[in-house]
Amino acid sequence: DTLPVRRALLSVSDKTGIVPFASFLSGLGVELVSTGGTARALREAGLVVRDVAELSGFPEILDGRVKTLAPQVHGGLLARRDDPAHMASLAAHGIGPIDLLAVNLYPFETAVAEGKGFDECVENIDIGGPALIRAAAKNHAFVAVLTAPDHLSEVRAELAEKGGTTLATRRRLAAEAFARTAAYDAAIARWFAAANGVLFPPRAAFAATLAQTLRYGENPHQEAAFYRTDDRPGVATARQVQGKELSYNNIADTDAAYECVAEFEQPAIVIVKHANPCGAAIGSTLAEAWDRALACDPVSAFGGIVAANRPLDEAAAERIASIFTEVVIAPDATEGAKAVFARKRNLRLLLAGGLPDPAAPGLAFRSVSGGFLAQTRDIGRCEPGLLRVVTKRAPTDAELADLVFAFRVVKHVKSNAIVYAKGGATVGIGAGQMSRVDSARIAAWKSAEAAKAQGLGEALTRGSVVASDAFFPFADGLISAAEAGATAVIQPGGSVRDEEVIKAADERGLAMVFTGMRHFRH
Ligand code: 93A
Repeated sequence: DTLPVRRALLSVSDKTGIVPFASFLSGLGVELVSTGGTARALREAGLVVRDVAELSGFPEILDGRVKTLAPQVHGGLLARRDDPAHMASLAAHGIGPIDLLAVNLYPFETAVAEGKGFDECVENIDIGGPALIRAAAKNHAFVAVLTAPDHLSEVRAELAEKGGTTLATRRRLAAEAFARTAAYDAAIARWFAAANGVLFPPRAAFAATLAQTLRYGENPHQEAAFYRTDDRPGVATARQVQGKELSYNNIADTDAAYECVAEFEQPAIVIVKHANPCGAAIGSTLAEAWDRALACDPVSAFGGIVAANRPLDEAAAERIASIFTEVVIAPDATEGAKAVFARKRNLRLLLAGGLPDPAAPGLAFRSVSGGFLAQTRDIGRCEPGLLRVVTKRAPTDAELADLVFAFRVVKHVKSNAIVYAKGGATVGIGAGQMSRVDSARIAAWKSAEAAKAQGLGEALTRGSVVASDAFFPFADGLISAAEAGATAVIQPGGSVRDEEVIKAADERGLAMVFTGMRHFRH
């Protein structure tokens, strides 16, 4: 799969590095073909170049708007070398194959960034360049496509070492090529819409398609839309069976709930309010899990979003429908469960067909002024085998199960996050505080309030375990958890004061494990 280069087409706006690259190719005996400005630059450097016009038998016209848009060029790029009919076709029309394409596009983005006028920006929309790039990328089995300056040195090194381009390299270059033309077109689309006052909603944003325009955004004075990026099961693929139209906040919260509930193997329920779980539990049935999830914080659960990790049955539906709930999402529901929900006309029931895969790689975005941040999804998952016991006392089996459960939940709670859990149910959740100790105290306080409201004698946190999404920087957070009645702790570890925190745990007879992995979520 290493293919020699016999003929190369070079057509670049930014001529950086093109002369040394072309002279290297020339030294290997590669025939060089080029467009107007590029050919001139190469000739000035003393290289022998053929004009595309000579190849196509047609001059560049319309001030260069039509240079390479010719069958002689695209035939040479698109022909499959292993298809005799393709090769016969080239021969019949006197077309020679092109094995390497180096193109960088008219500097449209620069023109916009420099505040050039409308007409000048339009003139900088490259038509022939993207067509060349996409043709070569499509035919990557035989053609190498170079779209960035560092590709020149990379391919040069490979040619020097192997005498040709490898399939692996051609594929990687093709991936970059498609990404380049996609980004280029996205930039044009964004600018053109803005320049013509068409701001919202764009039909396509990045590589996403418009799924739904929303009535409004996080607040009524904001516009909003929902975009789909792929077909993975989740809130984006869910079918709405009944209820009012989903709002922006509904979708965000439903996603938070569904992603969290998908972490568990046993029947599980997660209730979310304002992007944070206010109750999560596993149980032998969904109905049992719902009762236990609700007990964590029944006040907050009112008007919440409920997610289940298996098809809803009638018993679970009865329990869920017993309080006011905004949205319910599950992979599926029995006819009986649907009938129960049908009595609650406003309740939005979403059936997603499957669960989000917590281990699936993907990207997560967040907007900042003038741009956005991208990162890979947090697919780190707490497994018993990955834990390191750091205290004198090791957790009991029951504690260990709760520690793993609590750490899987804490990953879905906004930082600073503290989660108390007992018997596979959360019993206290502290979210989104600026100090970790405050999250620990809030979780314990909320738990005490929930116990009081349910007429229970003691705080739910008595005999619980506690999870922290990041290390305890001081012993105070752990001490507060111990005072709330926690008997075991799970946290990433890695603080300079770990020794102090471990000592505080040992002094109170707590068992503590380190995960070595943090789960910040902001
Ligand atoms: O005006 S175009 O859209 N029409 C074309 O047929 C065409 N072919 C190549 N732009 C076209 N190009 C672009 O010209 C390339 O993408 C490159 O950016 C530029 C190189 O032109 P020159 O070699 O004349 O400097």
